[in-house]
Formats: sequence, C-alpha cells, structure tokens
Amino acid sequence: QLANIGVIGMAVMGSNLARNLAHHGHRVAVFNRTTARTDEMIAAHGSEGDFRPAAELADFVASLERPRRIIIMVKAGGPTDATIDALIPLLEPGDIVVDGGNAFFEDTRRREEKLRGAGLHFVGAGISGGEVGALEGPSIMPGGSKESYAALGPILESIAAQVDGEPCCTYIGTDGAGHFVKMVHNGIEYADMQFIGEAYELLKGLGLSHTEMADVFATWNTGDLDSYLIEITSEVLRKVDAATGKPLVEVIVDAAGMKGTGTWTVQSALNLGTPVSAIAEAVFARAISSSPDLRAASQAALAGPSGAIAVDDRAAFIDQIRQALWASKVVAYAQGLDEIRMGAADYGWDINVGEVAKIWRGGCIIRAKLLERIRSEYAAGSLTTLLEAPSVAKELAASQDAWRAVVAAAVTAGVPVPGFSSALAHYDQARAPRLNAALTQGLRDYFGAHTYRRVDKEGTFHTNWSTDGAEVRED
Ligand code: NBP
Repeated sequence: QLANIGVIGMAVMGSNLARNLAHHGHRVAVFNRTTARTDEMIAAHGSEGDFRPAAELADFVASLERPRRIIIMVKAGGPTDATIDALIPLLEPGDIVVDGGNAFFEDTRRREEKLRGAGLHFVGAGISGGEVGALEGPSIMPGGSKESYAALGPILESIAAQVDGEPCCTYIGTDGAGHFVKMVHNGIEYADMQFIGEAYELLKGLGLSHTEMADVFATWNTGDLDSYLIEITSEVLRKVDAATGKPLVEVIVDAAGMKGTGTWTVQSALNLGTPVSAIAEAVFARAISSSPDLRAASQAALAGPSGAIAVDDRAAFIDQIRQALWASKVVAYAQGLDEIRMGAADYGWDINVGEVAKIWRGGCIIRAKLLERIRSEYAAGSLTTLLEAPSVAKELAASQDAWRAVVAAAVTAGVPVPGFSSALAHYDQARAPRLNAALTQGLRDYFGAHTYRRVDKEGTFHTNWSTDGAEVRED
C-alpha cells in the first residue's frame, strides 16, 4: 500500500508533524535533505506508526498514493523554493504540495501561481503551536484551492487540536490566505505578550515578589483572561534560577528577539491602511529592547521617575491592571481581525473571520477563552469590527475607568506602557464622533493644496489660503 501523505523536512517541526500523522493512522512517507536526520527520526520513533522513509526524493514521491499530498516543513525562504523546484519535475497534475513553514504570504501567492501553471495545487498552511502543537495537535490555517482542500482537509483536520469536538483547522481561502491569517495570528501573539510584559512591570512597580506575581497571573488565568500565554507567564515568573537563586526572569537579558512575522503583520497593515497600533507597539517594544546603543546612551542622559507605583489599595489596583490587560487584549484581537477583513477584501479572499477565531481556540499560542466569545459574536451577526459586538462593547465600557487609571498611573510612575496606552487610544479614536483629522486636512490643504471635503455639502474643496482666502470647488 502506498503512503497517504508525505512530509519533507525532518527537523523538529516536520518530524513531530509526521509522528502526529502516523499516530492518527496515516501511512507517512518521510524525507530529509540530509538522510541521517531521517534515519534518526525513524530510529527514535519508527515504532509509533507506519512510516515510509526514503533517502532519495524520487523514491519519496513514488511511495505516495495519488493525488500526492506532500507537506514541506523546511526552513522558510530559499530552502522552501529549493525543495519545491526539486519536487516539480517529479510530480503529476493534481498533486498537492503544502508549505507548512512560516512563509510570507506574498511568497505563497507567487509559489501558488507557479505551481498552478504546472497543473499542481499549492497550499500555504499556517501551522501554530510550536513543536508540542505539531506533535499533539496544532492549529492549522490552510490556504489554496478548494479542490485541494477536499483531498487534504480531512487529514489535516484529523491531526489538528480539537475543541468541543471541532478541529482547529478549516479552509481559509485561496493562495496566500492561510499564511496571511497565520501572520496576523503571530502579530496578535506579539501584542498579547507585550501586554503581559506591561502588566508584569506594573506589578513589579507595586513591589510584588515574583512568587506573588506568579500567583496573580495564575488567578487571572481562572477568569476572562484564561489563556495559554497567561498560564505559562505564571510558570515562567515562578521559575528560580538554579545558579543564582534569583527569579530566572531577572537573570534573562532584557532584549527580545523576533523572527519577522510581527514585522510582516505591521508592514502588511501599513500597505492596507488598517490601524494595528497595538501590534505595532509590540514590535517596536521588541525593537527598543534590542537596541543596546540607543538604550545605553539614553540611560545616561534621561531623567524620570523610577517606576515605583504608590497606591492606597494594592489589591484594587491589581484588579485594575487585570481589566487594562483584558481591554487591551480585546483591542489587539480586534485590530488583527480588522487586518484579516481588509486583507481579504484587498486580495480577494472569502475569509470567514468567525471561523478563524474558532480554529484559534485550541492548539495555537494565542489560544484563549476570549476566542470562544469572538467566535460566537461573529456567528451571531455580521460585524465590521469586534469592538462593536454588543457583549464586547459593554465590557470595554465597564473596564475603561480601570484602563485609564492604569495608564495614568503608569505614565506618572514612569512605567512604559505603549501597548496599553495605544490600545486605549485606538478605543477612543474608534468611538470618537470627530477626529483631529479635520485639522490635518486643513493643514494639508494650506501647504500642499491637497483639498478637503465638507460635512455639509458634496464635492472637493480648496481654500486660497495665500491669496483672497476664498473657497473654491475643485471637482
Ligand atoms: P528549521 O527551520 O530549523 O529548518 C531545518 C530543516 O530545513 C531541515 O530539515 C533542513 O534539512 C531543511 N533545509 C534547509 Br535548512 N535548507 C534546505 C534546502 N536548501 N533544501 C532542503 N531542505 C533544507 O526547522 P523547524 O524548526 O522544524 O521549522 C520548519 C518550518 O516550520 C520553518 O518554516 C519554521 O518557520 C516553521 N515553524 C516552526 C515553528 C517552531 O516552533 N519551530 C513553529 C511554527 C512553524 P537538513 O537536515 O538537510 O539541513
């Protein structure tokens, strides 16, 4: 019997995905550029299921039933293109090539077009959940032709995380839609982590020990903030460094790394003109953390408060931080989902935003109780933005006093909260009946004759600022 599916790339993600497939009863062909890696995987895990290792790519392809289903899990970028180029001459029309790596969606669009030209299906599948997710059930976001999903979907759904009996995998849309959605998922993940970092710094400013902070996060994880990231924050804060006896987090260098997906989310949002300010602040916060020269020069020059926060009622302020965190998180999710809606309109994808929230409920890094709420709000009616959903708007209104108090206290104490404050600014901008953009338009017309529209009549207008001051209609 031929294999049902093949996996190329036996590094941690590919081998875990192959094992997950085998655990679910699929016959799995496996291949890696360096054969020793395949041998190691089979030696360690070959008994877990029906694997078909191949040392040559041609043998790997020949071992697959048709239409062939091949998942590529190699390093993103050049290695993915090299693998695709090696595969194309070996495949036949109707075969399906899946890129499960973290590809930029524009690359996926390019690759899909190329393979479509050769009569092949190309599926860009975002896979979230890290190595544990790949093994035990990730969240999978496949984009490509609907036809390919008919052949591929049932297998992917069988290995995805399951929530309430439903798989965390659904058809997203054509060509780059899956990788676009995965990219935005990562952008939201950046924002989530930035908010958690700000809450941690505020708790520290209140003078809590790391154990106390860990307890606060553990308590928060039993309520509306229930999520994977809050859960592991508690564990990370509780960890004591064996070498120094200090909390581990205090001996970790405070320079955050990034691999690019957050930056892509913001770059794409800029191209689309969709405001993702909280996500952008999270990317910039990592950037400033990893700017040692800028920080060293500024530390020597700049004065300000120490970050210590004095409050009369510590418990009450901790609860206000919880509300600020929750409200900011809602705004970041709203911004990400807005980007998906705008991206879908721009690229011609028919993306169901509620279904996206549904498949993020399990398996992925941003899995959170909030996503069930988002899913049901989108299922209940068509929403332009999450912020207008009745239950969400009501709770944001109830949280806003706490949110404002936390941002004000942080600013006074010198604790940087770019995430909380930009999310709050988005909330206030989005609900404002009038924005200061009217003055911006006046200024643009003054120095550049860029024209403006009026609230009281149709048309485009310009004022002769430097001559007679009269208003003229320009269209
Ligand atoms: P890596 O990203 O570390 O890539 C290693 C794999 O790429 C090996 O199988 C290697 O083969 C292969 N490879 C390279 Br490098 N250059 C190649 C080439 N020119 N031709 C063919 N194969 C080549 O592996 P990973 O961490 O398992 O991640 C795989 C993908 O999954 C990446 O796109 C990653 O962004 C994505 N992803 C990772 C995570 C995570 O938590 N790690 C989560 C979600 C998605 P070799 O053995 O011959 O060198």
